[in-house]
Amino acid sequence: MKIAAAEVIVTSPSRNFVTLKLTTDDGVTGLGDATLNGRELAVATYLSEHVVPLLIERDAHRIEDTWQYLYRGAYWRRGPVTMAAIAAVDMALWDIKGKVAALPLYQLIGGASRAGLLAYGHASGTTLESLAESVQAHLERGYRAIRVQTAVPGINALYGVAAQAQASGERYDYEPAGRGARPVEEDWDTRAYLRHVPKVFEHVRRQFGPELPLLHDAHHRLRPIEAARLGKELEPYDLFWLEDCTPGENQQGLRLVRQHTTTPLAIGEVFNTVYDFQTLITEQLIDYVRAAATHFGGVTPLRKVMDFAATYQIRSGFHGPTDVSPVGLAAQLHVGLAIHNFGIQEYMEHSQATNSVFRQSMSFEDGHLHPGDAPGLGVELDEAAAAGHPYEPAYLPVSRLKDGTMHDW
Ligand code: GCO
Ligand code: MG
Repeated sequence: MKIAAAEVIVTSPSRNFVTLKLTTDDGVTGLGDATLNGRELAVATYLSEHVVPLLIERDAHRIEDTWQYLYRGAYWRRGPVTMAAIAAVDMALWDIKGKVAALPLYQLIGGASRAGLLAYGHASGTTLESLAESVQAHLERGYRAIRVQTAVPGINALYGVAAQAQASGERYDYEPAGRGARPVEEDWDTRAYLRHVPKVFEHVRRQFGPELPLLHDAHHRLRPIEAARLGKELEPYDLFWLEDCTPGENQQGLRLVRQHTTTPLAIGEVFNTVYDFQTLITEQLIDYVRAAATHFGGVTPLRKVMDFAATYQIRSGFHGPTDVSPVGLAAQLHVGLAIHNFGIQEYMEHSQATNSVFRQSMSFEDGHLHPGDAPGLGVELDEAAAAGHPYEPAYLPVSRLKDGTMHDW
């Protein structure tokens, strides 16, 4: 069974997505997600100019060999653009293999280890009251775990707080990236943030009780000693995790954080390969692997990093924002269902427009996700609908300190 055609499809139903579609010589198709938020066209071009020509005529069954060929065969390895492109190929080949076997992907990689995947949703608010309403709305939707983000007095505009979306009655900002040729600028004040966040969790715990798993994302904004302080001050509120407390590049910095706090740590949504996790896993500096199938080279390396993590009792917490397409989300749902060391799955629901372009077999019931039992990944792309949503430039915001200094993401 040979790969006969490969097509890169860029579509923008609520937000931009890059999808690779492979077709075999006997007409089986497979989909892969190559979406890299804010750099979508770089991956689309990498795929169409440098990968698609290498795929034609290859044996569609040789997933591992194709992965190694694209990874080891490029002199310059790694990086988000390269790894998102390889991810799309890997996912599409797994999708094809599942369809040929007439089995959902999770059956090919060991079968289900659980009935469904505990998912967390994103509650946020500009005030303690609107935050509580958002938490309550998520509970009513069935969520059994909730990420809590809030506005901070002294910071004018803060990423991850869905002010506009809530005002318009939507649950999420489907595109926090914001359309336009340039990123908008937000501000940041670490001291104001550190003063405010513990009070917010005190409030949420008092109102919603001790059971509900609560998570928080610091979006790489803190220095190690600041993260250590935040983790310590949040200990009374028993967080499920504190995410991206510091930028992941400074891995030694996590040793300092770990020395000071028992708040569980999750890192890795911007990581591309197992090497980015090597120190964090072997030194047990994190508790959850945040990789996304889409930015980590696909299903194949995601399973491998989770086996590596399992030997250190580290669990999964795969990245599931709306900029991971339904195809990428499906890939990680299958992996999450099959592996033993599943922890939690992020679930930021896609918009109706996205769901009308990508038809999915997955379900969300009683706070748990399941990839469904359609063969392969279980996602079909409606190409006519996709064509109705052309690409538009969109960028995540950047943040600056009060004196104008660019700050970390
Ligand atoms: C999360 C993330 C996202 C990212 C986004 C960037 O934990 O879900 O931090 O909101 O910021 O995926 O493209
Ligand atoms: Mg995050």
